[in-house]
Amino acid sequence: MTERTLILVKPDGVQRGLSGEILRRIEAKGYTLVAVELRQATPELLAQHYEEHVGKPFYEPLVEFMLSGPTLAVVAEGERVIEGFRSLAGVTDPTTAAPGTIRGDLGRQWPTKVLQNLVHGSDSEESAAREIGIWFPAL
Ligand code: DAT
Ligand code: MG
Repeated sequence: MTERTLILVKPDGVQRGLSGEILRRIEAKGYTLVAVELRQATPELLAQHYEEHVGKPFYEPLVEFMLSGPTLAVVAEGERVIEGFRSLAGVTDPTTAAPGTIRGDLGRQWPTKVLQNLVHGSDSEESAAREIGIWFPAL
């Protein structure tokens, strides 16, 4: 089934100049870019986006990190793209993410309280619809 997912190149990825490399991998996999926009997140937008993590020990450092610079917000489309992009991204912890994945090839642990792992990808159809609505209300 053709789906859409919300992908973010987080501030570490944008700051390190990896936006193009990450978009390249999404396109090389065969997914279509529907929207791409460089945005500065706000605490209000992040509270909505990371609703499920509010109150967790890493929430405050996560927000601080996500406010540290611009984020590239992307909507991508394709057959099973939600699962497919999660597979391209690799597991949450960049130290153990498999080589070949975005996090595994390009990410590493930094001496911070939050995992700086380059990308976000929606984890279900419900999350994708909710997150696309937060970042791209016009879509
Ligand atoms: P994912 O981004 O793989 O979907 P998640 O939704 O569980 O992971 O967490 C959101 C982000 O929060 C994640 O990308 C990095 C950070 N994070 C998650 N668990 C963490 C932890 N135990 N310590 C530090 N940061 C964490
Ligand atoms: Mg998540």
